Amino acid sequence: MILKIDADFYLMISRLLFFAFFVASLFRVSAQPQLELFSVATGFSSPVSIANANDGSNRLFIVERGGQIKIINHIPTGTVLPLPFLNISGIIASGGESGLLGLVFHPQFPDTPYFFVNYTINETGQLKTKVVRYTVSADPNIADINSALQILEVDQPHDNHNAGDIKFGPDGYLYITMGDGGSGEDPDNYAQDTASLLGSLLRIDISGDDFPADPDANYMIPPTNPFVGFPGYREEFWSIGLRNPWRISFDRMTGDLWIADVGQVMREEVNFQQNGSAGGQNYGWSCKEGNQSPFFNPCIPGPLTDPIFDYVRADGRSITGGFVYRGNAFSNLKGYYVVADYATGNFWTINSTNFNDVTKFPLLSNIASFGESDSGELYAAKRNSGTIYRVFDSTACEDVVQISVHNDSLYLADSLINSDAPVTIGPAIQYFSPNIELSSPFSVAINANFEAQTISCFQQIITGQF
Ligand SMILES: [Ca+2]
Ligand SMILES: [Ca+2]
Repeated sequence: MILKIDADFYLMISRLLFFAFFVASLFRVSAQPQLELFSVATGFSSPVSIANANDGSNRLFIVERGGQIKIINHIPTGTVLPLPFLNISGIIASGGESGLLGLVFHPQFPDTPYFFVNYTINETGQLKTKVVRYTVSADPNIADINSALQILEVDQPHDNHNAGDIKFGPDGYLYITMGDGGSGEDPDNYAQDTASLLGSLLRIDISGDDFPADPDANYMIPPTNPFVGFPGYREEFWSIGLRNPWRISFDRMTGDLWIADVGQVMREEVNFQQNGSAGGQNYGWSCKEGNQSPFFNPCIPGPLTDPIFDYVRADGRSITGGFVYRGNAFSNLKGYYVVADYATGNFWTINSTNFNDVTKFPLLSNIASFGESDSGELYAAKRNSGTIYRVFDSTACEDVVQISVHNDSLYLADSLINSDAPVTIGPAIQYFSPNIELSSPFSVAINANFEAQTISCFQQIITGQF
């Protein structure tokens, strides 16, 4: 009798457990991503940008502030090529917020073998931002150092707020972020000065030259730019009223534009612009900071566009814009914009179709940039340690319910909480999650009793083999 009750009880518990896991699996389908990081490669000097060539090679190009671009040639092993792709450290001015700051490849690369860089330089005592085109040499891993063609230059009145991002939009035009010229509180109100290129987002056409008499300006103004023909306005403007739009990105699926603008004393902000926008937005600096009105300076008349997300000083002091994740590895992360604060190490996910769906993850500080691989996987550069991390969603592998660390190994537990000897599946890595803080390399191990598909899933995630 007792045995029978025990058997019934066992059956009931089993059914309850089965039901619980069934319900849990239903919730898992629409689970929120759980943002984490692990190291891919290290040894870089002040990495401030990450780019891909979109040529199927899946190389990551790491921009060092001091003037070199290096190539991670094989992401799964973190192999960095010994020779830099480009070295212009003898030309540029670097340090603080100055240096080699931006890199983008031509949309038709490698058929059109151009790439573009954004850097600061001192010429006859004047600090300038320059956008320069280079050509790749016969060796796809080496740029032709003698191929430089200047696209444009802008004088910088102070050495900070150089922004410096460059990206091609889905329209094929080149977008260039310009800071407000620096110092603090935009003392000369450049961001609202329609005769100055500072404090704005520029849009130019690099397929020709509207300025044949000017060797320093080699680009065209798209006829559909919002201020073409407006007296007193620079026609290069796409939008204005920005303070230090350090990093922008276009959603590779929708073409929507995300602009992260670094704040002064009150707010860090994310601005959103839907693909197909006519441009011309005034993002409000410096009569507004985030959704606040500090009244540092008056804004020009007309409507202002507020950010879709901003955060206060307690959460961060310098925003590093990211990307909307469109890779294949992490289904729960798809469609989320990932952004971080350089000072506090907070990361956020923002649902690109519901801006109220925002989650904060305290992870890792000194993230200077994000970047996408050819395949849309997301990477982050930690400037002070010179390390590149893969952004990772730990909900990706079915049946992983717990992550823990013992004796410098990372353990992943499944729903049966097996505890056999771990299986090491990857090289020593650094791993960061909101619940686990480690700062030194350690090895990754998973339980030997995992189903083969779960082990395979984590092996792919850890080694980046997609
Ligand atoms: Ca010219
Ligand atoms: Ca703003």
